[in-house]
Amino acid sequence: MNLRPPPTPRLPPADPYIDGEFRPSAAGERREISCPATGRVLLAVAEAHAEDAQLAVSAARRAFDEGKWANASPRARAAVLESVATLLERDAVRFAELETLDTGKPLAESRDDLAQVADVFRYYAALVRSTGGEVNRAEEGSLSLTLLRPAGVVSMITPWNYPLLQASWKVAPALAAGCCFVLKPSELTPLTTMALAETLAEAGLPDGVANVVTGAGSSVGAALVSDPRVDVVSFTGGIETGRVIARTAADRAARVALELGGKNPNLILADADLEVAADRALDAVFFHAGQVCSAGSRLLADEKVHDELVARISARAARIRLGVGWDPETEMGPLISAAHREKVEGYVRLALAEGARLHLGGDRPADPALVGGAFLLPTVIVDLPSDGRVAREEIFGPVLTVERVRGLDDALARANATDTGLAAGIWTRELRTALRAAERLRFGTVWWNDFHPYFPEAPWGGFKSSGVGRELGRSGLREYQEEQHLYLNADPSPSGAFGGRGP
Ligand code: TXE
Repeated sequence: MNLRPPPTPRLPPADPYIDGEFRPSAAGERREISCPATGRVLLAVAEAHAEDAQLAVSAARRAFDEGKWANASPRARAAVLESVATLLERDAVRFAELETLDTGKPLAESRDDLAQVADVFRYYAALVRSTGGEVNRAEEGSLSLTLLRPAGVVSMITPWNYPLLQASWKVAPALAAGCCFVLKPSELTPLTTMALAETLAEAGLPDGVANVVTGAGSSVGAALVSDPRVDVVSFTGGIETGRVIARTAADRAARVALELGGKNPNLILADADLEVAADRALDAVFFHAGQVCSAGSRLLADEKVHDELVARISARAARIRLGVGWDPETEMGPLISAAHREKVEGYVRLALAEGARLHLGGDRPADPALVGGAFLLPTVIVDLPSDGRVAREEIFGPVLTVERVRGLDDALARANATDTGLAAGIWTRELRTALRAAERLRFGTVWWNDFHPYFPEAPWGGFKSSGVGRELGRSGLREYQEEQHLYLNADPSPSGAFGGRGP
């Protein structure tokens, strides 16, 4: 196969966006950002450090304390969010092409991401206009109000699998709430986040409200988490990093919101519609080459339908077309980096060492046109023991592991036997069975006869080690708000409680 030439969208600025301008980082270092499908360098982006992060926090703190944005009416803030959505839609092709070049995902997926990002801005624009606090009548002649104030300055740290989408789940509600922020994209995929900074500026945000600083987690990221001027830390990424961040934030009792991925079981019971269940099992695990926090990478198949399911899934998986994301024929792109591919391959070896059998894939593609990218063939592993590491740990690649289960109780027990609890799917024709299962599944999202759908209106987040707090929905806005109780006494009178009795 010959590779098609890549698209050439206008590249974003390569310098941090601080206090309303793109300005060089203090040390002037650069990091080359390359396309995971070809290895080609896309842009040399500023490799900022802690001092740049601190400068950005200073700008956000000043902007917040000045109150121009924090005290703007919800209607005024909503108008800016609406403009952001409109500008994103105007530039949809550019954003999608940048995301595909940077992450390797097929253009159709990047276009979907962009549409959802615009929708998230519109959703929070509408929500903040209609979400007030509470009013209680306390004493006679008084009112007790519960108001929702912006939580302050937010540090946002995002991963590489959905760079723009993950940023929007934080930026849109934080801005709607009236917060100011510093956002650090993954050092692997900063392009669309830098382009978003341009869009936010064009939409008319006051200087200092939105700041973006590129650089490593260990320098810029760590500085953003430990800075005492930051009120909220919102992080999406790996569990180990999330734990480090939560510990650091706990030292100064800062609020944290953590989305940490998981090990998501897909339970297919004996009475399921096997044709649809097998088809959706492919979506569940191979979407974005499995680099999805809610990937359904762990198939728990009832023994009565196990063999038929494995046969159906493998036949289709063997035909998945790998390629560069800008080729319309491509169904699956590469992994994010060569290092990540090695990690995924390590899990394939570990599964076999634990006693599982390789049913499909496991190798890199032979096509010489793909050697420049971090590609891995769609892989199906069967007979995975439920008590090993692979059944519990996130692989984050195009690898489906299959365990054989005996009926609902067995499936539920195995599904819950992990430390994480982000999302689970259950396939059965019986709603009764699905409802009973959902009561027992310890997961933040449960899909019945489906896998993956989510909406801005519904909360997204995990039980157990999968995270703290929720993104999207009303809860996603509350992550960036503080409740303030305001007591108004219209009829003050002396209490006479102290020293008022004698002459
Ligand atoms: O994530 P990291 P990595 C999972 C997936 C993957 C694993 C590791 O299983 O294999 O995590 O991926 C920043 N202080 N997910 O190593 O390191 C970093 O710069 C502050 C699931 O790429 O967690 C980046 O911006 N920040 C996940 C962000 O954290 C720090 C999506 C995420 O990187 C930091 C991605 C520090 N000390 C991976 N160290 C999901 N939930 O969807 C790193 N960072």
